[in-house]
Amino acid sequence: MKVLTLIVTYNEAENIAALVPEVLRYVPTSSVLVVDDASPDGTASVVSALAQQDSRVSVICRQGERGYGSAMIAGMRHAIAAGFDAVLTLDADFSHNPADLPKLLSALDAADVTIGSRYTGGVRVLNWDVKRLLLSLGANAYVRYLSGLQCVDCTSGFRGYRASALARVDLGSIRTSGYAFLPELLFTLGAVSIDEVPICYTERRVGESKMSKRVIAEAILRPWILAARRIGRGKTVVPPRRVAPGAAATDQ
Ligand SMILES: Nc1nc2c(ncn2[C@@H]2O[C@H](COP(=O)(O)OP(=O)(O)O)[C@@H](O)[C@H]2O)c(=O)[nH]1
Ligand SMILES: [Mg+2]
Repeated sequence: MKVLTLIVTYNEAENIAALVPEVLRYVPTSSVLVVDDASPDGTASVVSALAQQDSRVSVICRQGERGYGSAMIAGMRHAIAAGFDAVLTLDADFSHNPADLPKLLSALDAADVTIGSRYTGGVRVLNWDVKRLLLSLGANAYVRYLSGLQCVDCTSGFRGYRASALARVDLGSIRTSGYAFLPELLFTLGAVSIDEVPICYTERRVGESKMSKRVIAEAILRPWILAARRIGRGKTVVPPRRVAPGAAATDQ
């Protein structure tokens, strides 16, 4: 299986310098693509220097465009066009442990999409205060209710995708820019099989979160569009959910 690990970045120079070698350590057969939005801290130059030493590494530096969602779409389109079979995604800030990537990849043998899930079989989040945790759990419950998605952790960006599943849909129809992109992509993928793999999430130690009022407003409003699309579909299409072996099934 030809695998691309996709990392989107904004101002992650220090993190990305450490993360790319870690990704390649855990998934040496993978290529790594970083999609950066011309970060003022020079993230793209850091990746370019890594790319000169290792042909598995590449960077797309977008000018005049910002957004988690559109950067993800750019990377996914690249993966499809370049003939990759699988795409793994993780945040640059070490919230997602690259040591878990092989689990997400091997679960793709039996699923179209795999999700590194913070909330399957318990709650595994480090260094979040209760308010932040409740916000995340609330956001998940909210989006599940409106969209009909059946995954426990719909807003996790730690994922694996079969490229064939991504290629079947119009990625350009997804206009969300913040993390609301993540449930919207699952909704758009339709009846794909999904495995949730339990992972532990750790809040970033270096750099700053890009969570903004705009991103939060989008995350509140956007699921209503999914609710409307759900009615429009006539018959609700929700991805069948399977829990990875070893994980206790909990519905929240
Ligand atoms: N290319 C790009 N990446 C972004 C943008 N906003 C966030 N990211 C990246 O998306 C990932 C998750 O963002 P982060 O700020 O950690 O979000 P949080 O974990 O929800 O606080 C990180 O790798 C960020 O650098 C953006 O506008 N463009
Ligand atoms: Mg983060």
